[in-house]
Amino acid sequence: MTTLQFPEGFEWGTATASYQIEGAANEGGRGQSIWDAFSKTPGKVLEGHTGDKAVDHYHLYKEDVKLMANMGLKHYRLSISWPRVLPTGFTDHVNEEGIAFYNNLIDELLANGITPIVTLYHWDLPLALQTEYDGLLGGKVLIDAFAAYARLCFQRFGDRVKQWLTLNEPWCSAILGYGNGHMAPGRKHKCKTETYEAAHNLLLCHAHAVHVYRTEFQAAQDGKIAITLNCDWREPKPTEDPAEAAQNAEAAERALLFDLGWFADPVYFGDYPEVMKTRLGDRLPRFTPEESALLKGSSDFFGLNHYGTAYIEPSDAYLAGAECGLEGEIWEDVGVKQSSDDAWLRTDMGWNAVPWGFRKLLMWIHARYAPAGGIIVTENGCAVADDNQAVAAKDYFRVNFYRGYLAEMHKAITEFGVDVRGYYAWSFIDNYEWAFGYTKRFGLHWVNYETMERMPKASAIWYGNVIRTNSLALEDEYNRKSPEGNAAVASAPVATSY
Ligand code: GBH
Repeated sequence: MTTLQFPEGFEWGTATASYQIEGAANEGGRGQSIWDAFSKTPGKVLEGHTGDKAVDHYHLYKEDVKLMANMGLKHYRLSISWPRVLPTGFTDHVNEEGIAFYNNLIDELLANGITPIVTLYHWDLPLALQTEYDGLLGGKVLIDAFAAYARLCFQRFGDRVKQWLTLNEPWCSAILGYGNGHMAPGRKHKCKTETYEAAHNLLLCHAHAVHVYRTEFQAAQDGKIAITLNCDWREPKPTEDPAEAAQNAEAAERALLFDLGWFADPVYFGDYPEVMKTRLGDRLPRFTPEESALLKGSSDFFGLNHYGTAYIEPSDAYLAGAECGLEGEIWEDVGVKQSSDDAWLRTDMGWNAVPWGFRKLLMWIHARYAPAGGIIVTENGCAVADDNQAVAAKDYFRVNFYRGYLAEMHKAITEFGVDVRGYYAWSFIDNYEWAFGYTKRFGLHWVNYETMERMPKASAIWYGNVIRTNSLALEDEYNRKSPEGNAAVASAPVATSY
Protein backbone atom coordinates (compact mmCIF):
# COMPACT_ATOMS: atom_id res chain seq x y z
CA MET A 1 0.00 0.00 0.00
CA THR A 2 1.48 3.32 -1.08
CA THR A 3 1.54 6.26 1.27
CA LEU A 4 2.75 9.69 0.20
CA GLN A 5 4.55 11.72 2.84
CA PHE A 6 4.31 15.53 2.73
CA PRO A 7 7.11 17.95 3.70
CA GLU A 8 7.49 18.59 7.40
CA GLY A 9 5.45 21.52 8.66
CA PHE A 10 3.07 21.41 5.67
CA GLU A 11 0.11 23.70 6.43
CA TRP A 12 -3.17 21.75 6.24
CA GLY A 13 -6.45 23.56 6.73
CA THR A 14 -10.04 24.14 5.71
CA ALA A 15 -11.67 27.35 4.48
CA THR A 16 -14.91 29.32 4.70
CA ALA A 17 -16.15 32.87 4.04
CA SER A 18 -18.25 35.22 6.16
CA TYR A 19 -21.39 35.65 4.04
CA GLN A 20 -21.49 31.95 3.24
CA ILE A 21 -21.58 30.75 6.85
CA GLU A 22 -22.26 33.46 9.43
CA GLY A 23 -25.94 34.28 9.02
CA ALA A 24 -27.10 36.82 11.66
CA ALA A 25 -27.36 39.25 8.77
CA ASN A 26 -29.48 41.65 10.77
CA GLU A 27 -27.88 41.15 14.15
CA GLY A 28 -25.02 42.52 16.15
CA GLY A 29 -25.01 45.88 14.42
CA ARG A 30 -24.00 44.45 11.02
CA GLY A 31 -24.50 46.73 8.02
CA GLN A 32 -25.83 45.43 4.72
CA SER A 33 -23.59 44.13 1.97
CA ILE A 34 -24.04 43.94 -1.79
CA TRP A 35 -24.86 40.24 -1.33
CA ASP A 36 -27.84 41.04 0.94
CA ALA A 37 -29.25 43.23 -1.82
CA PHE A 38 -28.34 40.91 -4.70
CA SER A 39 -29.67 37.76 -3.06
CA LYS A 40 -33.01 39.48 -2.39
CA THR A 41 -33.39 40.54 -6.01
CA PRO A 42 -35.78 38.07 -7.68
CA GLY A 43 -34.14 35.72 -10.14
CA LYS A 44 -30.55 36.28 -9.05
CA VAL A 45 -30.08 33.30 -6.73
CA LEU A 46 -31.45 29.80 -7.17
CA GLU A 47 -34.70 29.35 -5.22
CA GLY A 48 -34.30 32.89 -3.87
CA HIS A 49 -31.95 31.72 -1.13
CA THR A 50 -30.19 34.41 0.93
CA GLY A 51 -27.38 34.36 3.47
CA ASP A 52 -29.65 35.78 6.20
CA LYS A 53 -29.23 32.66 8.29
CA ALA A 54 -26.59 30.70 6.33
CA VAL A 55 -25.35 27.99 8.73
CA ASP A 56 -25.72 30.30 11.74
CA HIS A 57 -21.99 30.21 12.46
CA TYR A 58 -22.32 33.62 14.16
CA HIS A 59 -24.15 31.86 16.99
CA LEU A 60 -22.68 28.37 16.65
CA TYR A 61 -19.01 29.26 16.23
CA LYS A 62 -17.98 27.50 19.43
CA GLU A 63 -19.59 24.28 18.28
CA ASP A 64 -17.88 24.70 14.91
CA VAL A 65 -14.46 25.19 16.46
CA LYS A 66 -15.10 22.01 18.47
CA LEU A 67 -15.81 20.15 15.22
CA MET A 68 -12.56 21.51 13.80
CA ALA A 69 -10.64 20.34 16.86
CA ASN A 70 -12.32 16.92 16.63
CA MET A 71 -11.06 16.41 13.09
CA GLY A 72 -7.54 17.42 14.11
CA LEU A 73 -7.55 20.69 12.18
CA LYS A 74 -4.53 22.94 12.77
CA HIS A 75 -5.26 25.82 10.35
CA TYR A 76 -8.51 27.51 9.47
CA ARG A 77 -9.20 30.16 6.83
CA LEU A 78 -12.02 32.57 7.63
CA SER A 79 -13.04 35.92 6.22
CA ILE A 80 -14.08 39.08 8.02
CA SER A 81 -17.33 40.67 6.97
CA TRP A 82 -16.43 44.28 6.19
CA PRO A 83 -20.00 45.53 6.90
CA ARG A 84 -20.08 43.64 10.21
CA VAL A 85 -17.16 45.67 11.53
CA LEU A 86 -17.80 48.83 9.49
CA PRO A 87 -21.54 49.05 8.70
CA THR A 88 -21.12 52.10 6.43
CA GLY A 89 -17.88 50.85 4.91
CA PHE A 90 -15.93 53.70 6.51
CA THR A 91 -14.01 53.85 9.78
CA ASP A 92 -16.11 56.72 11.12
CA HIS A 93 -18.43 54.12 12.58
CA VAL A 94 -16.78 51.05 14.10
CA ASN A 95 -19.21 48.35 15.20
CA GLU A 96 -17.61 47.05 18.38
CA GLU A 97 -20.03 44.12 18.54
CA GLY A 98 -18.70 42.94 15.19
CA ILE A 99 -15.11 43.35 16.35
CA ALA A 100 -15.97 41.36 19.48
CA PHE A 101 -17.36 38.49 17.40
CA TYR A 102 -14.09 38.11 15.49
CA ASN A 103 -12.04 38.52 18.67
CA ASN A 104 -14.02 35.71 20.29
CA LEU A 105 -13.73 33.51 17.23
CA ILE A 106 -9.97 34.04 16.91
CA ASP A 107 -9.47 33.39 20.63
CA GLU A 108 -11.59 30.24 20.48
CA LEU A 109 -9.54 28.94 17.54
CA LEU A 110 -6.22 29.64 19.25
CA ALA A 111 -7.44 28.04 22.50
CA ASN A 112 -8.08 24.90 20.43
CA GLY A 113 -4.65 24.91 18.81
CA ILE A 114 -5.99 26.17 15.46
CA THR A 115 -4.14 28.96 13.62
CA PRO A 116 -6.36 31.40 11.72
CA ILE A 117 -5.59 32.77 8.25
CA VAL A 118 -7.86 35.71 7.56
CA THR A 119 -9.27 37.08 4.30
CA LEU A 120 -10.24 40.75 4.41
CA TYR A 121 -12.54 40.75 1.40
CA HIS A 122 -14.50 37.70 0.29
CA TRP A 123 -17.12 39.55 -1.79
CA ASP A 124 -19.39 41.09 0.89
CA LEU A 125 -18.81 44.75 0.06
CA PRO A 126 -20.66 47.21 2.33
CA LEU A 127 -23.80 48.18 0.43
CA ALA A 128 -23.30 51.86 1.24
CA LEU A 129 -20.09 51.83 -0.81
CA GLN A 130 -22.07 50.49 -3.76
CA THR A 131 -24.96 52.92 -3.59
CA GLU A 132 -22.92 56.01 -2.73
CA TYR A 133 -19.63 55.39 -4.54
CA ASP A 134 -20.27 52.82 -7.30
CA GLY A 135 -18.71 49.90 -5.45
CA LEU A 136 -15.63 48.47 -7.12
CA LEU A 137 -15.75 51.27 -9.69
CA GLY A 138 -15.28 53.77 -6.87
CA GLY A 139 -11.63 54.57 -7.54
CA LYS A 140 -9.81 56.44 -4.80
CA VAL A 141 -12.76 56.43 -2.39
CA LEU A 142 -12.88 52.63 -2.56
CA ILE A 143 -9.12 52.20 -2.32
CA ASP A 144 -8.81 54.52 0.69
CA ALA A 145 -11.80 52.90 2.39
CA PHE A 146 -10.30 49.43 1.92
CA ALA A 147 -6.90 50.54 3.23
CA ALA A 148 -8.57 52.06 6.30
CA TYR A 149 -10.63 48.90 6.88
CA ALA A 150 -7.47 46.80 6.52
CA ARG A 151 -5.63 49.03 9.00
CA LEU A 152 -8.44 48.58 11.53
CA CYS A 153 -8.23 44.79 11.15
CA PHE A 154 -4.44 44.78 11.58
CA GLN A 155 -4.84 47.00 14.68
CA ARG A 156 -7.53 44.92 16.30
CA PHE A 157 -6.61 41.36 15.27
CA GLY A 158 -2.99 41.50 14.12
CA ASP A 159 -1.58 40.61 17.54
CA ARG A 160 -3.01 37.10 16.97
CA VAL A 161 -3.50 36.81 13.21
CA LYS A 162 -0.20 36.18 11.42
CA GLN A 163 -1.43 35.38 7.93
CA TRP A 164 -3.58 37.80 5.95
CA LEU A 165 -5.20 37.58 2.54
CA THR A 166 -6.32 40.93 1.13
CA LEU A 167 -8.76 39.77 -1.55
CA ASN A 168 -10.38 36.50 -2.46
CA GLU A 169 -10.47 35.85 -6.21
CA PRO A 170 -10.69 39.33 -7.75
CA TRP A 171 -11.31 37.54 -11.07
CA CYS A 172 -14.73 36.51 -9.73
CA SER A 173 -15.52 39.98 -8.36
CA ALA A 174 -14.74 41.54 -11.74
CA ILE A 175 -16.00 38.91 -14.22
CA LEU A 176 -19.01 37.61 -12.33
CA GLY A 177 -19.88 40.96 -10.73
CA TYR A 178 -19.34 43.25 -13.77
CA GLY A 179 -18.75 40.97 -16.77
CA ASN A 180 -21.76 38.65 -16.80
CA GLY A 181 -23.76 39.69 -13.74
CA HIS A 182 -23.93 36.24 -12.17
CA MET A 183 -22.81 37.63 -8.83
CA ALA A 184 -23.25 40.84 -6.83
CA PRO A 185 -23.58 43.62 -7.78
CA GLY A 186 -24.93 41.85 -10.89
CA ARG A 187 -23.90 44.29 -13.60
CA LYS A 188 -23.03 43.52 -17.17
CA HIS A 189 -24.36 46.24 -19.46
CA LYS A 190 -20.96 47.95 -19.56
CA CYS A 191 -18.98 44.76 -19.27
CA LYS A 192 -16.37 45.64 -21.88
CA THR A 193 -14.97 48.41 -19.70
CA GLU A 194 -16.32 48.08 -16.15
CA THR A 195 -14.91 44.58 -15.72
CA TYR A 196 -11.37 45.85 -16.25
CA GLU A 197 -11.92 48.98 -14.14
CA ALA A 198 -13.23 46.90 -11.23
CA ALA A 199 -10.23 44.57 -11.46
CA HIS A 200 -7.85 47.53 -11.67
CA ASN A 201 -9.32 49.12 -8.55
CA LEU A 202 -9.17 45.80 -6.71
CA LEU A 203 -5.49 45.42 -7.52
CA LEU A 204 -4.88 48.91 -6.13
CA CYS A 205 -6.93 48.08 -3.01
CA HIS A 206 -4.67 45.09 -2.49
CA ALA A 207 -1.47 47.07 -3.06
CA HIS A 208 -2.46 49.84 -0.66
CA ALA A 209 -3.56 47.43 2.09
CA VAL A 210 -0.25 45.59 1.77
CA HIS A 211 1.57 48.92 1.96
CA VAL A 212 -0.29 49.73 5.20
CA TYR A 213 0.64 46.35 6.67
CA ARG A 214 4.27 46.52 5.63
CA THR A 215 4.91 50.10 6.75
CA GLU A 216 2.82 50.17 9.94
CA PHE A 217 2.48 46.63 11.29
CA GLN A 218 4.66 43.94 9.78
CA ALA A 219 7.82 44.68 11.77
CA ALA A 220 6.01 44.54 15.10
CA GLN A 221 3.43 41.86 14.31
CA ASP A 222 5.70 39.63 12.24
CA GLY A 223 3.03 38.24 9.94
CA LYS A 224 2.59 37.65 6.22
CA ILE A 225 0.20 39.15 3.73
CA ALA A 226 -0.85 37.95 0.29
CA ILE A 227 -3.61 38.00 -2.29
CA THR A 228 -5.47 34.84 -3.28
CA LEU A 229 -6.26 34.22 -6.95
CA ASN A 230 -8.45 31.62 -8.61
CA CYS A 231 -7.44 29.73 -11.69
CA ASP A 232 -8.68 26.64 -13.44
CA TRP A 233 -6.25 24.72 -15.62
CA ARG A 234 -6.50 25.38 -19.35
CA GLU A 235 -5.32 22.38 -21.35
CA PRO A 236 -4.77 22.72 -25.10
CA LYS A 237 -7.47 20.62 -26.75
CA PRO A 238 -5.78 17.46 -28.04
CA THR A 239 -5.54 17.13 -31.80
CA GLU A 240 -3.57 15.13 -34.38
CA ASP A 241 -2.99 18.18 -36.57
CA PRO A 242 0.31 19.93 -35.60
CA ALA A 243 -0.83 23.36 -36.82
CA GLU A 244 -4.03 23.08 -34.78
CA ALA A 245 -2.05 21.84 -31.80
CA ALA A 246 0.12 24.95 -31.88
CA GLN A 247 -2.95 27.19 -32.07
CA ASN A 248 -4.60 25.39 -29.19
CA ALA A 249 -1.46 25.72 -27.08
CA GLU A 250 -1.33 29.44 -27.78
CA ALA A 251 -5.01 29.83 -26.91
CA ALA A 252 -4.60 27.89 -23.64
CA GLU A 253 -1.66 30.08 -22.65
CA ARG A 254 -3.70 33.18 -23.49
CA ALA A 255 -6.57 31.88 -21.33
CA LEU A 256 -4.19 31.39 -18.36
CA LEU A 257 -2.89 34.92 -18.81
CA PHE A 258 -6.42 36.37 -18.99
CA ASP A 259 -7.53 34.38 -15.92
CA LEU A 260 -4.48 34.41 -13.66
CA GLY A 261 -1.88 36.65 -15.31
CA TRP A 262 -4.40 39.52 -15.24
CA PHE A 263 -3.80 39.69 -11.47
CA ALA A 264 -0.60 37.76 -10.85
CA ASP A 265 1.48 39.66 -13.44
CA PRO A 266 0.79 43.05 -11.77
CA VAL A 267 1.50 41.52 -8.34
CA TYR A 268 4.76 39.84 -9.44
CA PHE A 269 5.92 42.00 -12.37
CA GLY A 270 4.11 45.32 -11.82
CA ASP A 271 2.05 45.27 -15.03
CA TYR A 272 -0.64 43.44 -17.02
CA PRO A 273 0.32 40.70 -19.49
CA GLU A 274 1.27 42.00 -22.94
CA VAL A 275 -1.43 39.89 -24.62
CA MET A 276 -4.13 41.64 -22.57
CA LYS A 277 -2.78 45.08 -23.44
CA THR A 278 -2.74 44.18 -27.13
CA ARG A 279 -6.20 42.67 -27.27
CA LEU A 280 -7.95 45.16 -25.00
CA GLY A 281 -6.27 48.40 -26.03
CA ASP A 282 -7.75 51.41 -24.27
CA ARG A 283 -10.26 49.29 -22.42
CA LEU A 284 -7.51 48.06 -20.10
CA PRO A 285 -6.59 50.75 -17.55
CA ARG A 286 -2.85 51.51 -17.12
CA PHE A 287 -0.81 51.73 -13.93
CA THR A 288 1.24 54.81 -13.12
CA PRO A 289 4.92 54.09 -12.33
CA GLU A 290 4.13 54.60 -8.61
CA GLU A 291 1.26 52.13 -8.74
CA SER A 292 3.40 49.59 -10.58
CA ALA A 293 6.09 49.89 -7.94
CA LEU A 294 3.54 49.46 -5.15
CA LEU A 295 2.13 46.33 -6.81
CA LYS A 296 5.37 44.62 -7.75
CA GLY A 297 6.30 42.14 -5.04
CA SER A 298 3.14 42.84 -3.03
CA SER A 299 2.46 39.25 -1.99
CA ASP A 300 4.45 37.36 0.67
CA PHE A 301 3.26 34.04 -0.80
CA PHE A 302 1.12 32.94 -3.76
CA GLY A 303 -2.46 32.26 -2.62
CA LEU A 304 -4.22 29.95 -5.10
CA ASN A 305 -7.79 28.71 -5.35
CA HIS A 306 -8.25 25.90 -7.83
CA TYR A 307 -11.29 23.88 -8.88
CA GLY A 308 -11.36 22.47 -12.41
CA THR A 309 -9.88 21.98 -15.86
CA ALA A 310 -11.14 22.59 -19.38
CA TYR A 311 -9.83 22.02 -22.90
CA ILE A 312 -9.13 25.20 -24.83
CA GLU A 313 -9.08 26.03 -28.52
CA PRO A 314 -9.15 29.42 -30.24
CA SER A 315 -12.49 30.94 -31.10
CA ASP A 316 -13.22 33.89 -33.35
CA ALA A 317 -16.19 34.95 -31.26
CA TYR A 318 -13.76 37.69 -30.17
CA LEU A 319 -15.61 40.94 -30.80
CA ALA A 320 -13.39 43.83 -29.82
CA GLY A 321 -15.43 46.64 -28.36
CA ALA A 322 -18.79 44.91 -28.87
CA GLU A 323 -21.64 46.19 -26.76
CA CYS A 324 -22.49 43.98 -23.82
CA GLY A 325 -26.21 44.58 -23.64
CA LEU A 326 -28.26 41.45 -23.24
CA GLU A 327 -26.33 39.38 -25.77
CA GLY A 328 -22.62 40.07 -25.44
CA GLU A 329 -20.53 38.57 -22.69
CA ILE A 330 -17.12 39.37 -21.40
CA TRP A 331 -15.77 35.92 -22.29
CA GLU A 332 -15.38 36.98 -25.91
CA ASP A 333 -12.36 39.13 -25.08
CA VAL A 334 -10.05 36.19 -24.53
CA GLY A 335 -10.96 34.54 -27.82
CA VAL A 336 -11.13 30.93 -26.72
CA LYS A 337 -13.66 28.15 -26.59
CA GLN A 338 -13.83 25.69 -23.67
CA SER A 339 -14.81 22.04 -23.78
CA SER A 340 -14.56 18.86 -21.73
CA ASP A 341 -13.46 15.30 -22.22
CA ASP A 342 -16.20 12.70 -21.92
CA ALA A 343 -13.88 10.62 -19.77
CA TRP A 344 -13.64 13.26 -17.05
CA LEU A 345 -15.68 12.97 -13.88
CA ARG A 346 -17.85 15.96 -13.09
CA THR A 347 -18.69 17.44 -9.74
CA ASP A 348 -22.17 18.58 -8.81
CA MET A 349 -21.26 22.04 -10.18
CA GLY A 350 -20.61 20.46 -13.56
CA TRP A 351 -16.92 21.28 -13.12
CA ASN A 352 -14.42 18.73 -14.32
CA ALA A 353 -12.52 16.76 -11.67
CA VAL A 354 -9.11 16.46 -13.33
CA PRO A 355 -6.37 16.05 -10.70
CA TRP A 356 -3.47 16.32 -13.17
CA GLY A 357 -4.75 19.75 -14.23
CA PHE A 358 -4.01 20.92 -10.68
CA ARG A 359 -0.40 19.71 -10.98
CA LYS A 360 0.06 21.39 -14.34
CA LEU A 361 -1.27 24.66 -12.94
CA LEU A 362 1.09 24.48 -9.94
CA MET A 363 3.98 23.87 -12.35
CA TRP A 364 2.90 26.77 -14.58
CA ILE A 365 2.80 29.16 -11.60
CA HIS A 366 6.19 27.93 -10.42
CA ALA A 367 7.70 28.43 -13.87
CA ARG A 368 6.25 31.90 -14.47
CA TYR A 369 6.44 33.48 -11.01
CA ALA A 370 8.70 31.29 -8.81
CA PRO A 371 6.87 32.95 -5.92
CA ALA A 372 8.83 33.90 -2.83
CA GLY A 373 7.12 32.32 0.16
CA GLY A 374 5.86 29.48 -2.03
CA ILE A 375 2.30 28.64 -3.02
CA ILE A 376 -0.44 28.17 -0.47
CA VAL A 377 -3.53 26.55 -1.94
CA THR A 378 -6.22 28.49 -0.09
CA GLU A 379 -9.16 26.58 -1.66
CA ASN A 380 -9.76 23.32 -3.47
CA GLY A 381 -12.74 21.03 -3.24
CA CYS A 382 -15.95 19.90 -4.87
CA ALA A 383 -19.71 19.98 -4.58
CA VAL A 384 -21.39 16.60 -4.21
CA ALA A 385 -25.11 16.02 -4.31
CA ASP A 386 -25.16 14.45 -0.89
CA ASP A 387 -28.18 16.12 0.57
CA ASN A 388 -29.29 13.14 2.48
CA GLN A 389 -27.49 11.98 5.53
CA ALA A 390 -26.87 8.41 4.37
CA VAL A 391 -24.91 9.53 1.31
CA ALA A 392 -23.07 12.14 3.35
CA ALA A 393 -21.87 9.39 5.65
CA LYS A 394 -20.39 7.53 2.70
CA ASP A 395 -19.16 10.57 0.82
CA TYR A 396 -16.96 8.50 -1.53
CA PHE A 397 -16.78 10.98 -4.37
CA ARG A 398 -15.45 13.77 -2.18
CA VAL A 399 -12.85 11.57 -0.52
CA ASN A 400 -11.60 10.36 -3.89
CA PHE A 401 -11.64 13.88 -5.32
CA TYR A 402 -9.37 15.05 -2.50
CA ARG A 403 -7.17 11.97 -2.80
CA GLY A 404 -6.63 12.63 -6.50
CA TYR A 405 -5.87 16.32 -6.07
CA LEU A 406 -3.57 15.79 -3.08
CA ALA A 407 -1.64 13.06 -4.90
CA GLU A 408 -1.00 15.40 -7.85
CA MET A 409 0.02 18.21 -5.49
CA HIS A 410 2.46 15.77 -3.88
CA LYS A 411 3.84 14.95 -7.30
CA ALA A 412 4.28 18.65 -8.11
CA ILE A 413 6.30 19.07 -4.91
CA THR A 414 8.41 15.92 -5.00
CA GLU A 415 8.91 15.28 -8.72
CA PHE A 416 8.80 18.79 -10.16
CA GLY A 417 10.18 20.88 -7.30
CA VAL A 418 7.17 23.17 -6.94
CA ASP A 419 7.27 25.00 -3.61
CA VAL A 420 3.78 24.32 -2.22
CA ARG A 421 3.58 25.05 1.50
CA GLY A 422 -0.05 24.69 2.41
CA TYR A 423 -3.47 23.42 1.34
CA TYR A 424 -6.95 24.42 2.54
CA ALA A 425 -9.97 22.29 1.66
CA TRP A 426 -13.09 24.16 0.57
CA SER A 427 -15.05 23.90 2.65
CA PHE A 428 -15.07 23.16 6.34
CA ILE A 429 -18.86 22.99 6.26
CA ASP A 430 -21.79 23.02 3.79
CA ASN A 431 -22.73 26.61 3.15
CA TYR A 432 -24.34 29.29 0.99
CA GLU A 433 -22.93 28.66 -2.47
CA TRP A 434 -23.57 32.20 -3.78
CA ALA A 435 -25.87 32.19 -6.84
CA PHE A 436 -26.61 28.50 -6.19
CA GLY A 437 -27.86 29.16 -2.67
CA TYR A 438 -27.97 26.05 -0.47
CA THR A 439 -28.39 23.68 -3.40
CA LYS A 440 -24.68 22.85 -3.66
CA ARG A 441 -22.77 21.16 -0.88
CA PHE A 442 -19.01 21.71 -0.68
CA GLY A 443 -18.61 20.86 3.01
CA LEU A 444 -16.57 18.32 4.93
CA HIS A 445 -19.40 18.69 7.45
CA TRP A 446 -23.02 18.14 6.55
CA VAL A 447 -25.65 20.63 7.70
CA ASN A 448 -29.33 20.04 8.24
CA TYR A 449 -30.64 23.43 7.11
CA GLU A 450 -33.82 23.08 9.14
CA THR A 451 -32.27 22.30 12.51
CA MET A 452 -28.73 23.62 11.87
CA GLU A 453 -27.45 20.29 13.14
CA ARG A 454 -23.93 19.43 11.88
CA MET A 455 -22.40 16.07 11.10
CA PRO A 456 -18.86 15.22 10.02
CA LYS A 457 -18.94 13.59 6.58
CA ALA A 458 -16.59 10.71 5.79
CA SER A 459 -14.35 13.27 4.10
CA ALA A 460 -13.86 15.17 7.38
CA ILE A 461 -12.68 12.03 9.13
CA TRP A 462 -10.54 10.99 6.16
CA TYR A 463 -8.97 14.46 5.79
CA GLY A 464 -8.36 14.60 9.54
CA ASN A 465 -6.24 11.51 9.09
CA VAL A 466 -4.23 13.17 6.30
CA ILE A 467 -3.61 16.10 8.65
CA ARG A 468 -2.63 13.96 11.64
CA THR A 469 -0.21 11.79 9.66
CA ASN A 470 0.94 14.49 7.20
CA SER A 471 0.55 11.80 4.58
CA LEU A 472 -1.82 10.41 2.00
CA ALA A 473 -2.77 6.77 1.58
CA LEU A 474 -3.45 5.94 -2.06
CA GLU A 475 -5.67 3.01 -1.20
CA ASP A 476 -8.24 2.57 1.52
CA GLU A 477 -11.84 1.47 1.94
CA TYR A 478 -13.14 4.54 0.06
CA ASN A 479 -11.64 3.75 -3.30
CA ARG A 480 -12.06 0.01 -3.07
CA LYS A 481 -15.80 0.05 -3.66
CA SER A 482 -17.95 3.11 -3.97
CA PRO A 483 -21.05 2.35 -6.02
CA GLU A 484 -23.56 4.44 -4.09
CA GLY A 485 -21.29 7.41 -3.64
CA ASN A 486 -20.28 7.58 -7.25
CA ALA A 487 -23.78 6.88 -8.55
CA ALA A 488 -25.04 9.90 -6.63
CA VAL A 489 -22.50 11.99 -8.48
CA ALA A 490 -23.06 10.48 -11.91
CA SER A 491 -26.75 11.35 -11.79
CA ALA A 492 -26.17 14.85 -10.50
CA PRO A 493 -27.47 17.69 -12.63
CA VAL A 494 -24.85 19.91 -14.22
CA ALA A 495 -24.76 23.50 -13.02
CA THR A 496 -25.34 26.06 -15.73
CA SER A 497 -23.29 29.05 -14.74
CA TYR A 498 -20.17 30.67 -13.15
C1 GBH B 1 -14.67 29.91 -5.05
O1 GBH B 1 -14.87 30.44 -6.33
C2 GBH B 1 -15.08 30.90 -3.97
O2 GBH B 1 -13.96 31.56 -3.41
C3 GBH B 1 -15.93 30.31 -2.87
O3 GBH B 1 -16.53 31.33 -2.10
C4 GBH B 1 -16.92 29.36 -3.45
O4 GBH B 1 -17.85 28.89 -2.52
C5 GBH B 1 -16.15 28.22 -4.05
O5 GBH B 1 -15.18 28.64 -4.94
C6 GBH B 1 -17.02 27.20 -4.78
O6 GBH B 1 -17.65 27.78 -5.87
O7 GBH B 1 -15.47 24.88 -15.68
O8 GBH B 1 -13.99 23.26 -14.69
O9 GBH B 1 -13.07 25.25 -15.72
C7 GBH B 1 -14.75 29.54 -7.40
C8 GBH B 1 -14.39 30.16 -8.77
C9 GBH B 1 -14.57 29.97 -11.17
C10 GBH B 1 -14.07 28.02 -9.90
C11 GBH B 1 -15.06 29.07 -12.32
C12 GBH B 1 -14.54 27.12 -11.02
C13 GBH B 1 -14.97 26.89 -13.41
C14 GBH B 1 -14.35 25.49 -13.41
N1 GBH B 1 -14.75 29.30 -9.88
N2 GBH B 1 -14.44 27.74 -12.31
S1 GBH B 1 -14.20 24.67 -14.99
